[in-house]
Amino acid sequence: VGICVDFLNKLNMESTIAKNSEYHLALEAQFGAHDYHPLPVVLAKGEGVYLWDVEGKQYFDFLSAYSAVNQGHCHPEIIKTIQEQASTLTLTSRAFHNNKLGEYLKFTTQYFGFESLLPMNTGAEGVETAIKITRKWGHTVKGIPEGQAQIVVCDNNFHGRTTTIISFSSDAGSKNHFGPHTGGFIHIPYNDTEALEKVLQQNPNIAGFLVEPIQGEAGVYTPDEDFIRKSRELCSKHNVLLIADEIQTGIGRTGALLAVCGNCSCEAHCERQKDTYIRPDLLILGKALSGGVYPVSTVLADRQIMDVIQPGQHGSTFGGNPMGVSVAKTALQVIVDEKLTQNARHMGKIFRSEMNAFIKESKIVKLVRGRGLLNAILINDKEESKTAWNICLRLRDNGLLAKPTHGNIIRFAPPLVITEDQLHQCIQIITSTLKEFEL
Ligand code: IF1
Repeated sequence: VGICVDFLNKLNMESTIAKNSEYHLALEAQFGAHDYHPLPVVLAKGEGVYLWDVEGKQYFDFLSAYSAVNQGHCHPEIIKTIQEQASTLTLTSRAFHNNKLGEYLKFTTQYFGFESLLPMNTGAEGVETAIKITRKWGHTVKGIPEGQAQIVVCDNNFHGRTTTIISFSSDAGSKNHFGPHTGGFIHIPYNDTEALEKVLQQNPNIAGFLVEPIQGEAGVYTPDEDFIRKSRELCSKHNVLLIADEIQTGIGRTGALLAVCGNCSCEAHCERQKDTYIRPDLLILGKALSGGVYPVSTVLADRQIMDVIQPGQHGSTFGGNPMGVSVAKTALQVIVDEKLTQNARHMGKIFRSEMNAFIKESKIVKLVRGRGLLNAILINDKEESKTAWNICLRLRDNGLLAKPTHGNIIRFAPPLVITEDQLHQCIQIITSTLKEFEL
């Protein structure tokens, strides 16, 4: 009884403790796995491009949860959808049908121009699903000897954190000590179609080429204009599946519906025929597919590829659940209704133009690169220096949240709903903060 009374007193005391940032940071430090090193800020509310911490300080969000919140925090239409569905039917499992999946399948396949779709939850699950489909297609359709299918991947890739995916990571921290690693992956340098052609010519057992159209985590590496087009041609020539991981670059982020659309300015719906734009054989989406409200990922493909998966051969408890697919359908509709792809294109041009003007006079920033509202700046300091981190701490103090990717690269990716006035306020915060670090 004494222990319970003591516990209840502590609990009661807790209710009187000021639950400020330090309180939350201490709980995470004491009870949480230390698998992240977050920027020291504790957020409590989000709306549009804005976040507020537990002390009520307002920030511009310039990370968008790694491009999962393209539609802005707590978008009212998406929230309305999840509230309605959450009080109606949340999960049936795929043991039974539900009244939301079919409409999502029809809407989303037509939205992106594919014949079929397999619904999953996290991005990594989407990538794993694409790997399984590609391998099975390689063995049962292309005729690769059983168990010998290979998939080409790029150096400095990021496709998620599961054990197969980190097996082909180039990042030691993501890969080391998590072995034995999954085999069947061949590395080439990113943006190197000559290297791709060479491995395709030398190896008949290649089933697929998995690629980010822009490498996000590596530091927003935008490849040559014709990298994806040439990759498409080489994959078609060698009967290899082109697998586009657009989990971070997709859904308007780069100023086009998909990064593989390049500089197309078509509306969010893909208006062009299948045989014109650079169309991957498998398209993997996640993150902003649900507007950051619920984990939803998806693999799109045409029938002759998707149908290598037969009943009982793949799936997940939550994949295709009524809540996730309802949210995703609304999140995609918001991209079209609010012309967020076009806004990302316009605002991205302003951002890079203003940053380039600043860089002309700056010694602390070497360059800005990106497409649409997926951009990054390269800080003029050693990669192992803390400068980029310290700049992000000062940006936080000045009301803007961003985080370095690797070492001396800071990614800037606000929600696509940002207005021109808000963008100019953010550019002012960024440039005035950078001036504090001028060499
Ligand atoms: C973390 C990085 C970004 C992704 C691409 C698949 C996934 C991701 C292109 C997996 C996820 C997230 C994961 C998150 C931080 C973030 C990230 F820094 F890790 F690399 F965005 F660049 N393909 N990226 O970007 O999707 O399973 O996470 O839903 O793990 O720290 P997920």
